[in-house]
Amino acid sequence: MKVDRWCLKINFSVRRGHSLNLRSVVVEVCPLSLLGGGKYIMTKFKFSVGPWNVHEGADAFGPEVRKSIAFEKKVAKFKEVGFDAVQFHDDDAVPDMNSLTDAQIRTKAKAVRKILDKNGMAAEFVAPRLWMDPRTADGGFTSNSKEDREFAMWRSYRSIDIANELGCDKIVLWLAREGTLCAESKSAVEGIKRLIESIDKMLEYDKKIKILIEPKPNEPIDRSFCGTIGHVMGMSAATVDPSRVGGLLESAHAILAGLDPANEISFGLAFGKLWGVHLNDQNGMKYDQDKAFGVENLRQAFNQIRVLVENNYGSKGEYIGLDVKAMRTQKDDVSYRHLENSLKIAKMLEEKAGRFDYAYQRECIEKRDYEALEMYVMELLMKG
Ligand SMILES: [Mn+2]
Repeated sequence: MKVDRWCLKINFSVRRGHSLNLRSVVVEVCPLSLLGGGKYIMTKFKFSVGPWNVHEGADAFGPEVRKSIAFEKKVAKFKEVGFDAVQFHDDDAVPDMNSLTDAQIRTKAKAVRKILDKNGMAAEFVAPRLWMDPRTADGGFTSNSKEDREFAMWRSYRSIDIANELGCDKIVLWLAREGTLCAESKSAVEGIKRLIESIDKMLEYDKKIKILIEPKPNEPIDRSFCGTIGHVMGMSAATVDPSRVGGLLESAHAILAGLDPANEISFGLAFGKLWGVHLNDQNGMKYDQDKAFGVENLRQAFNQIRVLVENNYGSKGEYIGLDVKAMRTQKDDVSYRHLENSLKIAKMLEEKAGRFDYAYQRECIEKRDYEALEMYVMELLMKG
């Protein structure tokens, strides 16, 4: 076996309140290529994942095909696979929250914090799930019904409460149904204003919380009010505190808008407002696929990682979220494979980005020989 790179694995654990015992430190040297799941490949990033990323496999055309896995088991497995933080919908953290009081919701969230602590995991964000309830059939913040809009605000305030209990300061708004199924059913102008007003109320409710809008052009809605990261930056500027309103870019959502995810990421970075990403992949403009990161368009995936590396993403505590779904054909015992693969691909691409020859890039740019630059990138990706 030819080994061109070696990796140092250092394993140790320290119980809370105890000091590090050197006898418990295990140091191993092994070839990088032998490390499974990407767990031990060096990275400067922290990675996050949501409990929905390991799921039962139901889709719009068929029922569940895998057994449910308890939340606590998922968290332990996420840690084992190599993740650092968990992302939450409000009711991932507090199931059946609609039937609980505000105080009960806080108490339940505290118990979730204990599970995270026990497993050495952080919470990255909480996102109000405003697309499942009958009261959000016409959208939440932009519903034509005043009662529905009030319900959306109640869920948003409770999401902030839950975030506080989980020790995170980020709320993500995936505006799933904020738009129209029937184009004439809502005023888009009023819709955008209602979204901004709703965000203002959240900013007023908690003076420390940050709001991250996750744009998507369509699905489940036909015409979204906030389709791209450019929309997000515009909305941010119109709120009462733009410094606390930024974006979370999902690769598949950018592709569904016909845009390049690396450029969408770059747009957010240029404004200093890219505070989260959902890296995944997508085969063209069809239903939202949430494929494993990089499996569809490796060069596009490389460029997403490259711009994150070049712009020091993560230096303010931002995570790389991997929002990927297992294929429906996957069996129970291999239902985390898509996460392991995505993590491994992200780290391997980070390693490639670290080897990117900027001197050669400059030379190609000076000569304006972009064909040469393009071939260099292809060889970088195709050679080991
Ligand atoms: Mn998606």
